[in-house]
Amino acid sequence: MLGLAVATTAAMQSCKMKTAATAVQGDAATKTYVAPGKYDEIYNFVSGGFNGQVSVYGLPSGRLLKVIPVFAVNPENGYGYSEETKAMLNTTNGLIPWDDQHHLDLSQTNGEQDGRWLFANANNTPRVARIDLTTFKTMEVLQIPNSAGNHSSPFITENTEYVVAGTRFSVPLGSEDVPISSFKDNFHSTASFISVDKNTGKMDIAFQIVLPGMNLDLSHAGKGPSHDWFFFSSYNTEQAYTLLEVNASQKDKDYIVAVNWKKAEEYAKAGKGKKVPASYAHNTYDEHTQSATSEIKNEVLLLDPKDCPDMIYMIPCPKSPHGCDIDPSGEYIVGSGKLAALIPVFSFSKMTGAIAGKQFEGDFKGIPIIKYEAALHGEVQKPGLGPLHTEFDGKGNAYTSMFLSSEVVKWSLKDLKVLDRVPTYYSVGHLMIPGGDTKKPGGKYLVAYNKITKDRFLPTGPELAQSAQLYDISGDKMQLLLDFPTFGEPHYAQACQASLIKDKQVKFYDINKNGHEYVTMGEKKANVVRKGNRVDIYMTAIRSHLVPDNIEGVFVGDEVYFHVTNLEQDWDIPHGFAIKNNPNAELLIMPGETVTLKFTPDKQGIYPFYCTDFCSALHQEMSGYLRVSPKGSNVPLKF
Ligand code: K7E
Ligand code: RUQ
Ligand code: CUA
Repeated sequence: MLGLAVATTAAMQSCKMKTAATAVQGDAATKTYVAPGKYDEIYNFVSGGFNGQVSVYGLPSGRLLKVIPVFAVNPENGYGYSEETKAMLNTTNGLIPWDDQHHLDLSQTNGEQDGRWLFANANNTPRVARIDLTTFKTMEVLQIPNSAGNHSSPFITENTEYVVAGTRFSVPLGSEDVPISSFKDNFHSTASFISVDKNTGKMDIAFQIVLPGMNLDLSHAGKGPSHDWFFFSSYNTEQAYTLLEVNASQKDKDYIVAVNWKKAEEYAKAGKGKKVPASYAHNTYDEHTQSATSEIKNEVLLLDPKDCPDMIYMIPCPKSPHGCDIDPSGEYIVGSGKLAALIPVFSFSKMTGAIAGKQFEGDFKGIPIIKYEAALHGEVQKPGLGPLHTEFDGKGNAYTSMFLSSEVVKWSLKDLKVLDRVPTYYSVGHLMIPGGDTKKPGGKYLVAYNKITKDRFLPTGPELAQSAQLYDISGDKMQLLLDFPTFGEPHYAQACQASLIKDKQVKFYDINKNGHEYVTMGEKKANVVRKGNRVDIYMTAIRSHLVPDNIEGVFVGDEVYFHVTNLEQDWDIPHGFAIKNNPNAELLIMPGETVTLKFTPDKQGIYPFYCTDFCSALHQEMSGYLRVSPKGSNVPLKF
């Protein structure tokens, strides 16, 4: 371990030395220049890590286009604060307004991106979200029971039949109160197969496969010939539960877990599973009512490999594998042992041959272990240090990120020869080629998402933005084109051609189709209704006034709901809404939309409210007053 730390420092220093020497070649500027008023070629969706959100960049410019709130509240547009969106963050442990978002996957049809949905995982409180790419809105958040550290997620099968979620932390199923030292007996990892409705995208947990206690790390689906299979990397098959840094790195090899999900599906249908109590929240946003609801479900179907023969096999993989990536043909499985000095590449056809010929070397808790050599296509020798993740260009090449030696290494799938290497600044985690995990990669650009920024940008105190770096990979040699700062801590990212998405964007909502319970269809319908201590304000917003704009007869302790309908019917004319001293942030209301801000005044007084989004020359005039009187006073309701 000490040696590892030393190696990290050494690698960092050698990178630093290369900084000055790595001149960005002359045409890099023209290759990334997107003239004012011109669009980027590519949408790049980048995970936010510990900020819980997804950000969207244009490539090749590296311009930030949007932050999509997913697993964390976002005061910028009221996500998680408005009454309509609070339910999106609901869990069986109440509202959890934060998460750790690592991986993204774009929906696919026949192994190609179809531009419909983007899936995102949450590690901390296991959840998977679905974002609609016509509105860039989070439409659904599904909690995963019997899971902890939902890291091996949300990777999809070739036709988006399933979104898969594997656990990083093994836990006792049902969260029983057991001694930690009973890990080997009581702790399990699980792989959840979440079905996705072809038409609506709606998710639900179809079944969970129960695996021995260990850590599932990453995964990818097979494609083409390996369509029926899903491959997970695992570490800590030592089954350690303390001092993992040492105890989980003892064995020379951990495993790639190969799951035949088609078989699993058949077993589930044939009743081989067991329904067990497990509660989880399923949050969905309804476009018609413009509101989210949270449903708590109480049961999942568990599949035990013991009852399901020929469903799971283990392939030994050196040194605590991290990335688990499948090439565009579906034949090669790349496992990246993060402490290994080589990259093993497995062959799907050799794997199935080994299974047929029973070339096993024992079992891991009853699951057959295929002989390493029997499944191995070959090893990439001396690729660099600390291989993490691999993407493909569709021209027979693979690109692996090297965390310790801080570089991207290009190698050939056919003969496993290293072809090129370029430094990253510094310590690259994931890398991404548009479509690089699909059947049809883009092959023109590669982006490295680096963990350490150090001296790349103007310093901003101790906390620095992470850096992304764009490379041109269209030629034999990779060429560094651009650095750009990112948001949160990016891990995996996805990207697709802009043409797949840009022309199907919703520009505004048709007010006549607004099915919100508290919509106000025109200023004449504006109203204030009291029921007990609940006050519903039916308010409209249009340039440049709010109706009603003077409200009296509200008392301390009342629950006041401002239901604000934006009456505009034009692209990019939102109105905002905020009221003084309200911990519920503000709203951002798109044209044709109704959004609700709750306010519970605890002191008497005059509370100004106003539009927060500069919408016209008279935006500053778009305001009003709420009068809050002492409880029990007889000020009549007036508006
Ligand atoms: Cu390598 Cu969480 Cu995908 Cu980050 S993980 S780098
Ligand atoms: S107002 S344009 Cu506050 Cu000067 Cu913004
Ligand atoms: Cu409406 Cu500013």
